Amino acid sequence: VTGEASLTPKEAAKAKAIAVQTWDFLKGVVDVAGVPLADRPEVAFAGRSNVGKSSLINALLNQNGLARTSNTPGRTQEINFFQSTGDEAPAYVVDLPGYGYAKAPKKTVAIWTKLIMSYLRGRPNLSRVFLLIDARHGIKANDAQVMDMLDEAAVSYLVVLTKLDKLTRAEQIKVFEQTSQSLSKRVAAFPHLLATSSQKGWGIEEARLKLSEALYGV
Ligand SMILES: Nc1nc2c(ncn2[C@@H]2O[C@H](COP(=O)(O)OP(=O)(O)OP(=O)(O)O)[C@@H](O)[C@H]2O)c(=O)[nH]1
Ligand SMILES: [Mg+2]
Repeated sequence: VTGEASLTPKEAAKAKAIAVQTWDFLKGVVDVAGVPLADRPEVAFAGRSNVGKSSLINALLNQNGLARTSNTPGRTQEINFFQSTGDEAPAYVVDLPGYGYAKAPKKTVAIWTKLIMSYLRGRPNLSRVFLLIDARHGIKANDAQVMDMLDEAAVSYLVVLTKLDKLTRAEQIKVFEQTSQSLSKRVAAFPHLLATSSQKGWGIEEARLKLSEALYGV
C-alpha cells in the first residue's frame, strides 16, 4: 500500500517543484470575509481533528514547523493560508481547522463547521480539496457529510489516508481496499487514493505530485 510509487523523471521533477519552493504563512482567518483574493490556484487540506493535516502540509511543502501541529486535537483554529514565494506560479495552500472535535464546546464546533463548510463550498479558485482520513478509523459519519457536500457542490477532492505507520501491513491493505470501494460511488472524488505517513515519509512524493498537478496543472 505504502510502497513508494515509482515516479517517472518528469513526475519526480513536478513533485520536487513543490518541495524546493519557499512557502510563507500569509494569514489566518476566522471569517470567510477575511479570505485573500481568489487570484491564484488553491488546494485546501480538510479532515477530522488530529488526522494530521498540518503535519502533512509541512511534509509536502518540506518545511517543518510551517503549519503548527499538536498532540491535542483542535490545534488549528483558523483557516490558515500559505503562499509560495518563489519564481514558480503563485499558489495558496490552506490548512483548515479539524471538524468533529468532540471535546470542544458545542458552540465552537458549530462555528468551525460552518466556517469550513462555507469556505469549501464558496471558494472559486479552489482547485482541489485534500480530504484526510485517519487510516486507523476509516471514513466516519462526519467525513461522509463533508463528502456529500463536496459531491453536491462539485468540488473535486482527493482522499488521503494518514498515519499508515500505526497499522500492520494487513490492516493497511484492508483500509485501503475498503476506502477505495466507498469512494467509487462518489462523483467528485478523485479516482485515486493516497496512503501516507508524514512521520515515516511514506507516500509523500506521490502526494506532492498530486498537489503540484492540482496547483499547476497536469
Ligand atoms: N504516527 C503518526 N503520527 C502522526 C502522523 N501525522 C501526524 N501525526 C501526529 O498526529 C497529531 C496531530 O497532527 P496534526 O498535524 O496537528 O493534526 P491536524 O489534523 O492538523 O489537527 P487539528 O489542527 O487539531 O485539526 C500530532 O501529534 C502528530 O505528530 C503520522 O503520519 N504518523
Ligand atoms: Mg492542524
